[in-house]
Amino acid sequence: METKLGAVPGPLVKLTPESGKRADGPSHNPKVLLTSVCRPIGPAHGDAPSVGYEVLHGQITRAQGIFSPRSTNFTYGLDYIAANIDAPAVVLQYPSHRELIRELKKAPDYVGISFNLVLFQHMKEAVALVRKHAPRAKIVLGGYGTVLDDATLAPYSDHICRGEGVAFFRSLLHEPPRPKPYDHPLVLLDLKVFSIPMDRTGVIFAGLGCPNGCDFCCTSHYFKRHHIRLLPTGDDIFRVVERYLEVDDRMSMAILDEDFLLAKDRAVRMRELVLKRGTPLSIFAFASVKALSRYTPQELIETGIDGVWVGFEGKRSGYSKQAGKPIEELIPELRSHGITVLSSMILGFDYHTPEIIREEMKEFLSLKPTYGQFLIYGPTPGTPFYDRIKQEGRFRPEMEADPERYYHNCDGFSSMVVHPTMKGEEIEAMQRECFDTDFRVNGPSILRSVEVWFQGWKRYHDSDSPYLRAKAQRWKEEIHIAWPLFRVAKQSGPTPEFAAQLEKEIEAAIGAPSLGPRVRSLLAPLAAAWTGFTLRHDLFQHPKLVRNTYRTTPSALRSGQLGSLRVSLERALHSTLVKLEGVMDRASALRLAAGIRAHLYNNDADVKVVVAEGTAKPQDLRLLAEELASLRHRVSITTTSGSEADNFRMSA
Ligand code: B12
Ligand code: SF4
Repeated sequence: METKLGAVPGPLVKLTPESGKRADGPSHNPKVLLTSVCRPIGPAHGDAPSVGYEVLHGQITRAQGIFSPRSTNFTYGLDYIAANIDAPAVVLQYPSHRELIRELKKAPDYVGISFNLVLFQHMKEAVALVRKHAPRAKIVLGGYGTVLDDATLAPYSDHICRGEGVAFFRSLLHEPPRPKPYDHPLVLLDLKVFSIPMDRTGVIFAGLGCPNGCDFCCTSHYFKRHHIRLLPTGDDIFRVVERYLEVDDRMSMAILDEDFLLAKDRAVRMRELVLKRGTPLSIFAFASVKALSRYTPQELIETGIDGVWVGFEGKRSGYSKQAGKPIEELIPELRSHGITVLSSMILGFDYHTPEIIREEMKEFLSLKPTYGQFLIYGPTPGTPFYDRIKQEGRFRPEMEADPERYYHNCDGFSSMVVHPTMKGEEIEAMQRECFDTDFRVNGPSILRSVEVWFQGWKRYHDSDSPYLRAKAQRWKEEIHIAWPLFRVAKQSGPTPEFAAQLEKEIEAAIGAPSLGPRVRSLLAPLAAAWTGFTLRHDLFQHPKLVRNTYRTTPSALRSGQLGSLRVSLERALHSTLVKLEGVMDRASALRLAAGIRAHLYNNDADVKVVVAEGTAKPQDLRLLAEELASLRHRVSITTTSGSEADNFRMSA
């Protein structure tokens, strides 16, 4: 097989030896386009069986039919980069070919494409469109598909980013390094059950990579077992939490950081801040047995965390991250405190036989994880497992012979390794059996969630702690919102007795919901039938284009002249410093205010305006302040003079 990690991972940017400057420097005002691969993707469009736009429906609740919660996930890294470069940028999430071409015709200087291995073919298609419709653009590849070596990727790229993308892109554009924490774009995901919007989740990008180094793990080895803190402290994370709460104080949140609780200082500080604020939170985080064992479940709830993803893997897998509380105690304990658990099991370890897999699955299901995932042990370039399989000559010959077929199948649902005792098809069949059994035995995951929330309510509704009582009240309200589920689960779910019993118990303990959810219960079977129809006929299963723009408007906040007012921007650790010199008048005050509003739109940044002595009259400063009044908690204006406008502050 040709696929291997490049000997020299890193950018392909060329440096001229004499000057240290880039030989292929950009135009002075570069325009950046960042895009995911084009839709449509999915098995009906030639992709591997689980490939799609959704982690739940594609990979976790895939066997749960109408009960599968639906939420589109995006290529978040693109918006994250766009929010943190200085150049104007457009981000396209899942464009059609036509939508991508339309954007390419605007002649961007750089086109960044993010892709995973399974999307290799789609990356090639996108690159072909760029070459045809924006031939002068430099193509930058990023994302985890770049585990492939330079020789494989060179025909499709001018630059390759194999690591943290903000620092990479800024350096490519000759922009000065930006200190962390970076600005945090606000990314909201809608979640639907039976086609009805139920919840909104704000995504928090707290870190990249993981030091645990499990032998199969792409992300851990991609970042060479380092953990990069995108949000270095608990205060930084909480600041993003508060920005989401400003949008909606009941919003759920998900922290993207591989083993979030491992960095204890951040979690401990977050707990202090969560308790101090007192708003009951609902945060989902990735974790390991090792990290979870260092906290009591109550501490997790007090940190705002009421959902975790933790690997069950295999009973004899022996990963160091499994050291700590036995998982057969940990999962039920977490559930008994109201913490939902998404757990994943691996199939295809060398010691596995069908009997052993069934035994492990039985034990796994008896722990009643709220969500269960079953993936086939698969080798990704750059991981020790990949190296071992290469060394032992155990790639399935048809994959070895055809690298693109191998990439296409890197989805955790295809067996790619010659197993000591099991055939590939046998492992794949066992995987289907696991998903089906999980649904049949434990019922719909959304019903399991309600059961866990009820456990949380029972434990904490009369707690001495005001925070925990408030959290119990939130669980109660969420259970009531989910009430229509019972009717459908009793009528057409795999575990009608469980649904009926749970409904009865909950009604006895916390009472039935108000009129709204009861009316919705009557309509729920209809909504569920419609959902079934759309699934069967593959209707409305693809997202529409999401197009986000950054600093593309004329009012974007930039260094330069606004009439006689000189504006210079400097980024400090937590905010943007806007220094003003020269002469401010009414027109420049209005344009500056528009720029600041655009700068603060849809992110968590804040702005400090410093006005040099003699630059502005009090009435112009007042106008600026009035224009920014709705953002007063994120903007401050101070003057450097000792005169009449001294220390003028927004909040004053
Ligand atoms: C969100 C997510 C998804 C979403 C969105 C996918 C997407 N299109 O991006 C959904 C649910 C759709 C998804 C699906 C799949 N995923 Co997925 N997913 C993730 C997850 C959990 C988070 C990625 C993320 O957004 N992180 C937050 C951002 C800020 O970080 P980031 O992506 O790393 O981006 C930074 C750098 O990598 C870099 N960067 C990224 N892109 C680019 C682009 C450019 C131009 C540049 C310069 C830099 C750059 O800069 C960013 C900022 O520093 C990762 C695991 C992980 N924890 O990272 C797996 C992961 C990316 N997925 C993976 C896989 C295998 C899949 C599936 C094949 C699973 C399946 N069974 O079907 C499918 C493929 C379908 C698809 N559409 O991609 C693998 C990829 C392995 C590989 N080598 O290709 C990962 C690494 C999980 C794993 N540990 O194996 N996934
Ligand atoms: S704990 Fe999870 S993220 Fe960390 S190396 Fe293991 S599998 Fe990867």
